Amino acid sequence: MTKEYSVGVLGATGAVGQEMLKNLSERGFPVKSLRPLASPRSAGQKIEFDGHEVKVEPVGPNAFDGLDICLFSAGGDASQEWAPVAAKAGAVVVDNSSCWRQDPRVPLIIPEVNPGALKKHKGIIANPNCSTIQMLVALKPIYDAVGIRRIVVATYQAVSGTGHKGVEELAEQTRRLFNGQEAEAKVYPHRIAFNCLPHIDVFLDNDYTKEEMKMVNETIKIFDDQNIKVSATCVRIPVFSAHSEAIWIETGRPISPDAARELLSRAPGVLVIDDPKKNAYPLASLATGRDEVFVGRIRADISHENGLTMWVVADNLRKGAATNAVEIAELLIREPELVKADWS
Ligand code: 25A
Ligand code: L14
Repeated sequence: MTKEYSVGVLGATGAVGQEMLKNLSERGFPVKSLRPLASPRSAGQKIEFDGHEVKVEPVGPNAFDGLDICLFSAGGDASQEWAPVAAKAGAVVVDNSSCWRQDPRVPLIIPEVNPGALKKHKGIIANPNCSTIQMLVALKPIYDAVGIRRIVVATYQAVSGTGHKGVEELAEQTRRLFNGQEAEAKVYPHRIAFNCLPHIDVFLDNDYTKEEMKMVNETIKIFDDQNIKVSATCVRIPVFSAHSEAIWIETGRPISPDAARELLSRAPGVLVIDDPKKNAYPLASLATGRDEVFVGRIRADISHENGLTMWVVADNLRKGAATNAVEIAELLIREPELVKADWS
């Protein structure tokens, strides 16, 4: 009989938490018992797991007792406070917030890219940023084959990255504008309906946003490459789900678009859709609800001899968040001695 695990989800009522529950169930993760956790505000609410109703429990000092694994997606403040509590209680934390990603004690894992880094974990494992995950899943085969010196990327990010409140803001503003009413901006600094905002997360001293610098610093950590150069512009667009990215890379040695397409068509977690004559290329509408990273528009960059450019799309709540977290948990249980936390 396969071993089963007691699994917690902190932030279970949130946009990502809901996808985590769906993923655990769809993928047949061996769950002995499931404990949904959230802020006291959501405690008592009933959520569905595997056809059963389960009551949401409030997070607190004893909320993690008896858990083997706990997936977190309740924002950075909750992760800062509760991840060490959970890990000290013996639960391995897979954390979806940005707060632990650059901690040297914490591995930052994409299963298709750097599964080996998981072995050194001490009880907290970080799930990368959604935009970084889809970019590196698509670039890993090329990185391994010919090296990558520099990445330039522009993102087109869905409002579901801001959780339910982002989705409601876009829907509400769209409804109001169609009815000739004013659309007030509450969640974002400007109206998101029929607009594009070059602003995700806070601005930093170097005039990049924190989201853009996550793509830089997480790429360095995940590829374990201090020399790789990354420059990103992250843009919020009025799409409900799935992030799209235009990516330009400068490779170490030249690679033809055909060779890149061939590598990517065999790469784990990647689906190539690249037949421009038939209008076939990745779309947010197509990627929604799917777990693959979709890649297309692969072509030689006419501005550089070692340049390649492509268009990469993935569901930000699934491969960008929940699916990647559940895949990390699957890697853990493949080596049961890794399902232990010794955080101090
Ligand atoms: O935003 P989500 O994905 O919908 O997930 C929110 C979930 O986390 C729970 C929250 O409980 C919900 O289940 N949660 C949040 N804070 C918690 C805490 N301190 C907590 N659980 C325990 N302890 P909820 O259902 O009660 O909350 C509903 C909404 O209210 C907001 N909220 C809750 N507590 C709050 C609070 N806001 C301010 N202060 C508090 N103390 C909560 O928004 C939720 O929308 P939030 O800002 O706290 O969390 C959103 C975070 O999720 C990140 N996120 C979204 N998508 C992704 C993602 N992270 C990584 N990858 C993604 N793809 C957002 O970046 C944001 O940080
Ligand atoms: O660091 O689209 O995981 O707002 C999650 C939400 C990144 C931004 C993270 C979004 C954030 C993302």
